[in-house]
Amino acid sequence: MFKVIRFKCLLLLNIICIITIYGCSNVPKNVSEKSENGSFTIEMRMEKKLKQGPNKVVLFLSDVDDHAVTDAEISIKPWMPSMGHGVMWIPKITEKGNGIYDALIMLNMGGHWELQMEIKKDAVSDKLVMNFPEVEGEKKK
Ligand SMILES: [Cu+2]
Repeated sequence: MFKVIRFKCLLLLNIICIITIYGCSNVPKNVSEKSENGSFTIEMRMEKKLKQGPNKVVLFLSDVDDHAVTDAEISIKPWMPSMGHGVMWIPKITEKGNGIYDALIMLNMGGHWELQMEIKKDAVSDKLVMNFPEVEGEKKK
């Protein structure tokens, strides 16, 4: 009887451990960054962590008053600082309205990536950099 209870406790502990570890490593955090001159904030929401290959993310663009910014031009340049290279594909940005912009970003390897963004709305332009130190590379078969 005791043995059974102990086994169940261990099993439960194991499950909790697995959920915790799995949860921490796989659920991406939303990244929010203010532009250099403070004109804009971009919040990037990801369903999955950035990885090698195509990444679909959603950007929320807001101004200093926290209002959604529409009709802006956003450009994203992925950059790998440790190796001094970017990517061949220009990230595709699609405006969805209400300050929401979809972005498709291709990364050609795992490692530390920067996303260098430029935002332009009418006469105001500003830029920011988001850092992703642990982009997962494709597993070798
Ligand atoms: Cu590289």
